[in-house]
Amino acid sequence: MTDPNLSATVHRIVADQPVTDLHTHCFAPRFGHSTDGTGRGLMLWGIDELVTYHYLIAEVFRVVTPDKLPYDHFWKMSQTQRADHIWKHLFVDRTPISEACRGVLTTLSKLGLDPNEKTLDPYRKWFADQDADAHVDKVMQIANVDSITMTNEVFDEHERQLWLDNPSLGDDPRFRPVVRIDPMVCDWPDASEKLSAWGYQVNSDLTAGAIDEAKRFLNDWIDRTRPAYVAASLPPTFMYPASSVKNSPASRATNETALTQVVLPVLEDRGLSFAMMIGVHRGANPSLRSAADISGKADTQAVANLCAAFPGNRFLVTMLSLENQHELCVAARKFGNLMPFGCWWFLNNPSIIESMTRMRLEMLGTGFIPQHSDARILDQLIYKWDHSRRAIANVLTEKYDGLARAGYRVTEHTIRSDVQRLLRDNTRAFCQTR
Ligand code: HDL
Ligand code: ZN
Repeated sequence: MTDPNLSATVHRIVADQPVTDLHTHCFAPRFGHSTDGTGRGLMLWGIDELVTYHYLIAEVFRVVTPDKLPYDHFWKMSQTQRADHIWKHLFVDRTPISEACRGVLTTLSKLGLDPNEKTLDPYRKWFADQDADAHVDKVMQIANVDSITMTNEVFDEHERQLWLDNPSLGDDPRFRPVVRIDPMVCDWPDASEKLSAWGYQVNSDLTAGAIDEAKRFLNDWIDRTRPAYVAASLPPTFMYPASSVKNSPASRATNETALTQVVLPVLEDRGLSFAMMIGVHRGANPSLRSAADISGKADTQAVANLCAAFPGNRFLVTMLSLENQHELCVAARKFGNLMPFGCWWFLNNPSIIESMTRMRLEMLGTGFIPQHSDARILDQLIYKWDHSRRAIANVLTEKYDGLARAGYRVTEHTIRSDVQRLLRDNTRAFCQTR
């Protein structure tokens, strides 16, 4: 006989479990914030940032199409004007039913605001009264997030200078740095020019001496930031070994050298996981700027080949194409150094979170990380985790019901320990502690 209150019990336990958020684009206030008057603050928060999230920019251009509002006219608007445009067309004139729209409403409601306002002014007034640092604590408490993992783009000149100027930048205990190195493994020739300018004796074809210097660069940033892990996003065409691709261009070979002879040896030596986020095709529609990217089916064989060739490394992997998810689960069954994580970006929708979580539980038990928020604006932690927790709890309920029907005694302790593993412990096991 199954428990008629099972669903309520599971949802309560999932809601009560603090989550360690494995991947976000949030920043601690000490990186500067969007209302500090500098215009360069990296910590984004508040209603205008929420409503001009790049997911919503893409959506508003489907409603007011570029023939009616040319891209350059939109980009000439102030952020306030862009937010008002988006609010009117996606939230007032139409039902805000998409995940990115509904997320804003969930966030406003959980902050104690009425999500039915016809203009943004009441929200602007409320946020204007909030203190950025205190708001971090409030959002973390509402979202029940115990640690926010950042994305620190060490090839971004502005962020790089912040780190060079402030050695304690990464010390906010609520946040964990991550060294993000896309150029190193996606465009080594370009990365090598930057490293040379920064005083590392490297070259575009990454010969022996340059390999040691490239390692020095990565070690310098690991020492400076003390990251939870090191990460890179990769295109759908990512292959390993590159030589498996007929007449692969030279840059693919040096990208592979950077990955296999610089990054992976350094990370194994430093005991750090490598997070590979695979399947993003950057800049499909450049006029959309940060909303320009699309997804593409990648090759999970590359993941399996890397896990087999580098058993001393640990790989956190998320893939952007829905078509890659089952193969990634199969690969994870074969390699204990492979930890699938999250329902990334275009997969971060309740319908897909449920189907991916169901498949992962069926193939991996509780040995995976079901979600990361990918929050870009601090306040998004509230909706991204509320919506994900509900989806995950729905599937767990179904699975516990199945266990009960098989005669297994499902107790609160059973559920609590599983949920802690899924939302916290699996992440922490693959992240380096401070
Ligand atoms: O590369 C990434 O980490 C992606 O998550 C991109 O930042 C993307 O723009 C995003 O924010 N997705 O949610
Ligand atoms: Zn991201």
